Amino acid sequence: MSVLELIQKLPKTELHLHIEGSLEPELMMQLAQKHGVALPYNSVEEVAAAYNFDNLQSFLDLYYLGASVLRDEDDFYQLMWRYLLRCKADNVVHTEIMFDPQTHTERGIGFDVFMAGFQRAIDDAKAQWGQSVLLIMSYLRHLSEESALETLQQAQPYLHQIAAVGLDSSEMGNPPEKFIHVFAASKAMRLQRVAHAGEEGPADYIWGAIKHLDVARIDHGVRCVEDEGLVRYLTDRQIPLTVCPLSNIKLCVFDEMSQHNILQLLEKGLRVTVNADDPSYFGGYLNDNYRALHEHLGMNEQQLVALVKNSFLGSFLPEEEIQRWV
Ligand code: ES4
Ligand code: ZN
Repeated sequence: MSVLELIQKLPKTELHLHIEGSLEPELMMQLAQKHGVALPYNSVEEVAAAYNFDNLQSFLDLYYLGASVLRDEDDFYQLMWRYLLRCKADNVVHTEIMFDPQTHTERGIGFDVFMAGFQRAIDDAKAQWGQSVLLIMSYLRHLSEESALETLQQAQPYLHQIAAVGLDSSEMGNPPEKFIHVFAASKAMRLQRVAHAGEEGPADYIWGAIKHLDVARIDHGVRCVEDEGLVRYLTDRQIPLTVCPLSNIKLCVFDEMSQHNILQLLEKGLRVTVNADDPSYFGGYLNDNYRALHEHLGMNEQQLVALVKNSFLGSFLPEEEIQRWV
């Protein structure tokens, strides 16, 4: 079997996916019309043409703008349902999905609205093809820790639907230490922890996430190579890195895919995984990311299998379930 066939055929997990980043231009335009939301685009083609980014912030500006069309329960159902259909198509048997409550609560849309829509889609996918899903509630790091604490309060009635908390949005100038208290409070509520670190920010932010937020995984983390001691620490403890190749190219973390360091990280013995991040904005879902590694970095079958195994080993699935897959 060729590597490309194997990419499609292997059961996989996805560990780094922002549901708001899976909003395709078609649904965005449809919902804008439904709710009378004015967007600076006149067609699906114009939306797609606007997706040229210089850095993380230039993407985030359009990401928050796009999310403004999400208003009622059915919008959130449609968003989640369409992503879960992609999981089925890509043979992603388990997925750990991030959502940004503050992107919605700041617009007056409550947990009752988005959690209900998300859960109905997840229940449908579970019933129809046995899709496995965990949710990660992500705090926006450009906002205050107070706002994150308030979000954790608002999440109380929904904690049974939430497996972990995360930290995303503008990395530079918003180090992990800013969120010590809310991560400690989240841990006390038995929530697992992840954080974006070392995407645009320095290796020090990865240390910060480990030492101050007690995270089980690092989202991105590709800048860990700048600190040998950190690479040793991550390798010794097999702390997973959820790397997002197409995202890193779109946001200019690397100039081109042939320069991406993911296979070097893998060969160093780090527990690296492949993920789509914001597939609608970055040009591809999970299998597109694996295919790009094959095409531009020559990822071979052995490396593919190692990355896919890591995706299960790095997940929050119960240990016995992980062992059934690897
Ligand atoms: C994000 Cl790629 C990335 N980085 C940080 N925050 C995010 N939110 C959505 N995508
Ligand atoms: Zn991300």
